[in-house]
Amino acid sequence: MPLGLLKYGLRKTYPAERQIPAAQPLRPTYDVVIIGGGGHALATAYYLARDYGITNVAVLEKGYLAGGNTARNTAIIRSNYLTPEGVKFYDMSVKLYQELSQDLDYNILYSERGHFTLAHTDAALRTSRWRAEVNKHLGVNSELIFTDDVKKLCPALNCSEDVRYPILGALYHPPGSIARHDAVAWGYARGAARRGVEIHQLTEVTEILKENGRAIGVVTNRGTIHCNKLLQAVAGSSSLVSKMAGFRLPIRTIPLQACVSVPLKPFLDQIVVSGSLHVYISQSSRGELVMGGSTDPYGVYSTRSTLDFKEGLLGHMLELLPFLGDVKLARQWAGMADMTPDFSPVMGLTPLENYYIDSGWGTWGFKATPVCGLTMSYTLANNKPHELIEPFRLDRFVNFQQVGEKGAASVGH
Ligand code: PYC
Repeated sequence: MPLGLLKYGLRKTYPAERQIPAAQPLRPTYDVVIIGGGGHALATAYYLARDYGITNVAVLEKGYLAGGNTARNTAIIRSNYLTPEGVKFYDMSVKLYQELSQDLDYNILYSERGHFTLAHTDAALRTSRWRAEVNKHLGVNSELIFTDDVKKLCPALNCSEDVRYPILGALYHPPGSIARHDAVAWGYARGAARRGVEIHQLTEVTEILKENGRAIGVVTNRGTIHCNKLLQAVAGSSSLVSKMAGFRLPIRTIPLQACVSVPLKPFLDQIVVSGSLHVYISQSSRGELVMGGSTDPYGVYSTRSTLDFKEGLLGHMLELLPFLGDVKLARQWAGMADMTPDFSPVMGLTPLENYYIDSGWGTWGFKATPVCGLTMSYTLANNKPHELIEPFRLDRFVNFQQVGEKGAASVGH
């Protein structure tokens, strides 16, 4: 029996170390207030403290820590994007993820699997080749492979020609990985809290205070706080919060559903995505199949699950893995996806002075968690965008400088 368990069993008091200190009253002022308590917010707080010594920081979460989209994704990590801007940005995230367990001294269960984006049409093969070439040019390991290699590398897949959408090839991205999403958030939370950052759950921002075009604080359900700098990192509610700050975002918010099966004996080492069939699938370290599809076809703020989604997704899944017919689903959920017109995020400075934004995370936010923390902390500390997020500034929609990432953002939207 592990020593820790024995210690718990024999002690009268609860000896486990708290991950973050117990809730305190809010203080009247902070250097930085971060609205949102998900992965991006916590990562930003961590790097602000670690890299810039900025620790007089309050993270305000209206619900519980990392209970929004951080808890509602399928935990895929990859950098096989289409645009040079996207590839460089996500490549930095993969590199940070690879070292994150050591960096945070917290096991995030990072597991490199290899990521296969299946191509079922000539057009998909062409896009895969394009992505592979952009990736290789920027030092990212991706390759266009054909059916025989897909069969060898991913033997569980039905590669027969006798199906509706035969597999013609795939964009193969060996660094593609998965990780434990709540461990990522808790690791960052603990690292930030140990350096002095305050994390306040059940603390909802109801108003953003402004003076002469500058953000100066927030009103919350627990009182008013003043601060020098404010960051909003509230995936799924970005437009609602930016409206309080007084500006609009080019964002449409739609649900993205996902589900897991009961645990199965390990048979799928890889992460498989099919744009034509609208599915992605991986097998977690617990043996569950983690599965998702495209976003719901309407804008609505709701995280309910639907039968329609399940039927569509599983029907398509059986075309790739027909032997799964008798497998039961264990859970289903939805997250809220803030979709931008070009499928790239909106990050950096805003029209309101001292007010910064990390938004537009659509269906690709989890994989960006470390790089968002790194680049947003730089941006706040220096009051200028980090070079990696310069292309994602809000005014690109005014200047027609969009970063068109639709072909690589995820499955079809
Ligand atoms: O971008 O890899 C992705 C993804 C998977 C599920 C949703 N987005």
